[in-house]
Amino acid sequence: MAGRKLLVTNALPYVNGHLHLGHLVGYVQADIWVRFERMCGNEVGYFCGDDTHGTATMIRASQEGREPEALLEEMSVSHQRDFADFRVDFDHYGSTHSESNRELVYGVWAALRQAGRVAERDVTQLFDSEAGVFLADRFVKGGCPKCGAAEQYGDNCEVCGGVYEPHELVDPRSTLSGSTPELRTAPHYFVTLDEFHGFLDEWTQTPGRLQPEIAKQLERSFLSDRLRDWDVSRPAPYFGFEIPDAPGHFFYVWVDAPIGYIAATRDWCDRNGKDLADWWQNSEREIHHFIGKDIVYFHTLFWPAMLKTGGYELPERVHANGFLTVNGEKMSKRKGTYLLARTYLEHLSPDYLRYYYASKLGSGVTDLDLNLDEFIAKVNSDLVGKLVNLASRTARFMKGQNLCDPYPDDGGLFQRASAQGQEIAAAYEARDTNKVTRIAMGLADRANEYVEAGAPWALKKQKGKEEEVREICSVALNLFRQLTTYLQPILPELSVRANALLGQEGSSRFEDAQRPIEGAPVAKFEHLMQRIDPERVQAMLDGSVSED
Ligand code: B3M
Ligand code: ZN
Repeated sequence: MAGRKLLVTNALPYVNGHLHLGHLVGYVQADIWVRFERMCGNEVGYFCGDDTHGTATMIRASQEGREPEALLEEMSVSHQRDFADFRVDFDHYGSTHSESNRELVYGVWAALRQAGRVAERDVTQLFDSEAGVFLADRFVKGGCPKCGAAEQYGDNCEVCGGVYEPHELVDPRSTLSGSTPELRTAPHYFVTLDEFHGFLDEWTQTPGRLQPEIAKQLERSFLSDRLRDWDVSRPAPYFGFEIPDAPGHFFYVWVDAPIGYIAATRDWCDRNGKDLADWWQNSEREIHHFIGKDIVYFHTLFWPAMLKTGGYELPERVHANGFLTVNGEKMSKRKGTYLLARTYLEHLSPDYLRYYYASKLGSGVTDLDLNLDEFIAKVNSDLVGKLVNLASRTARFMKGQNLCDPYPDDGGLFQRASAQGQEIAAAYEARDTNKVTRIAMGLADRANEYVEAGAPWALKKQKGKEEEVREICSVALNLFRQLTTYLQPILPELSVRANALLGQEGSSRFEDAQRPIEGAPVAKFEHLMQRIDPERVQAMLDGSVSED
């Protein structure tokens, strides 16, 4: 359906690390969806930015002997470069550490206060008096109070799975200074979430809002009970926004992080003469969040409560993706499978990974395995062997000629493939790109059978068959271009190049797959895509961070 107004966001990556291939799953997925919606004539704003605040940023900057701002600047450049090179094309890439975000956060806070949704209570936490900071759970280690295992983090035990409070650890140690932390009490501010219980029951359980497995999981876990108050403040020192009416206290990073979605939109609006209200306070616009499955409850409990209180529109949909494994296991620095986005790009084309991820992703929340042998086989067989092959073995027979006009009889091939446009569109809409690629490869098989049967390379050698060769090649090239149009959200560059080959400028609209191109001059064939040489994959692995 054309004419929809959409606002799409991806989770904001933390500033304290470079992007790796696990991050890319959700970004590639959302970018594909955005490109598809645009191809259909829908208006889309696509926003992201860096998530900057918290203890981790503060500590890392101080360890590196620089101001947090310098770290932020460097990482923002790095993240944006990685996204651009993977063709993840945001309209604006912001930062939660911006004046626009500060103002928006203050606005939401004032609304929460005014609505009577804020409570104050003392909280006792471990404090590192050498480093002078309160210790978040992952900055404390000690013996598990349940099973006794050594070297466990402050919130749960990796050995027995036990969950506990950091001060329950046996012989706790600060991972910052190595000293024994002491207990300190400080006032904290809380959002009284249970007052939103009824609203959240309804909002999360509205069909289509969340993936069914997520809605069910929320219903069975958090929503089955009283909702616990949410601790939204941290005492100084903390890198973040100071709470305006509580000096010495800062907003917890998860308060200002999602508000960063609005801030990024606002910065873009300011630069482009647009009205923020049209984006976040317009009931005709659909807001879509793409996130990882580990941050579902921030986006489905706290976030809607903040938006509702702050006077913003609520998301139409929150879409969670699963985690990435490499060769069936968690990415591991020790095993050399901790693959940074940049390392990948130094060795391989982003199109390969976009296609592979697309071929693996459906609308569910399941994890995705990057099996490197399968990756090589799939790219080489689908993209090079089936898709690009259609053009590479026919375009050269068309040098200096025009495509047939009218489009020749192809036994109904083009027509049948255009009839599948709706099914492909529905699959994209549902983020079922696995289905998209399956349909596309089925069509590519039919097209290749047609070329095989016609064997233009053999006909070419016979006298008087020139017109027949031109017909077969006109069909093959049109079928090729129809497929690159269908796959354009996944492989945007290839689509532009396929268009150029057939004398068309720029990228396709989705409906361009409905009509063959007639009469246009065929350009000189340039290599469109190379096979993956397994040595490139090995080189990427060799070049990856490894630790013993
Ligand atoms: N930075 C964590 C993550 O990337 C967090 C997301 C914030 S989204 C508002 O998973
Ligand atoms: Zn344990």
